[in-house]
Amino acid sequence: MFTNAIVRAPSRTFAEGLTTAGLGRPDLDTTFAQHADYCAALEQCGLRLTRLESDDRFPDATFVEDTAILTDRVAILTNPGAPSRQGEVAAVRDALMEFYPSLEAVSAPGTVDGGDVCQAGEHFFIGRSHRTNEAGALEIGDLLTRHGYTSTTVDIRDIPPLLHLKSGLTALDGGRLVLIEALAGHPAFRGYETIPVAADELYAANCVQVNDRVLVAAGFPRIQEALRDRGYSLIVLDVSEFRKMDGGLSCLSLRF
Ligand code: CIR
Repeated sequence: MFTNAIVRAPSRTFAEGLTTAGLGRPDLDTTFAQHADYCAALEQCGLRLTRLESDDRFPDATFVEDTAILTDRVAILTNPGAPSRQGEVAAVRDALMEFYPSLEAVSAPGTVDGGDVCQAGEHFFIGRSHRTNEAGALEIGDLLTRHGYTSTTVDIRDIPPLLHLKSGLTALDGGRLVLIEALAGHPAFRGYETIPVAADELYAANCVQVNDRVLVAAGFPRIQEALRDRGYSLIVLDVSEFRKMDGGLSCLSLRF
């Protein structure tokens, strides 16, 4: 069960962040409204929110998930792979010090984005991406091993639409994985029950289980139906403006 989440309001410079989506410029008022709805959904799931101030120097800082990996046993600050995002970690570190007695950290030359690290029970899938480099993936794997977890690395560099591993993968309760087809044949996922994502609903592969609810992006009816059929209770959220900046539902919070 999660009891807390860290979120960070989008800054006025949000539209200057990194993106490859080609979906146009986000509208700031809509962005703020969608973020408020997202925060309300987390509270509806029973989480107490720690809200970090926005900072105009960091347009991508609302995507807090990339700055840390939080588990029951350890909190790890990342070193984000995009240089423009590395300064985001400081505020998250300060917030986490209230909750964790000690913090681990990925150190250069290792780079890791939290969006590449997916927890499925006691096991972690670590994406080797254009953001998470070899040294970073190894460092995360070692830290997790030291705390009693197992991990496997999944190279996603040849799967062009994926910025992060969790752009194409979500782990749900009971060892179920929501998975895009391009990842489905990877040996790391053998033995798991998977919920496939249709080719025209790829963006919806990034959903988030928060206690007994699953947050899902609006506009993707087939994955919603597949999840409802399996008994999940959904909260559907419009995150169109975050999608324009390559972000999804999971990126907008750190849950613990
Ligand atoms: C970036 O390119 O870093 C941001 N514009 C989007 C980050 C999305 N984060 C995530 O998927 N975990």
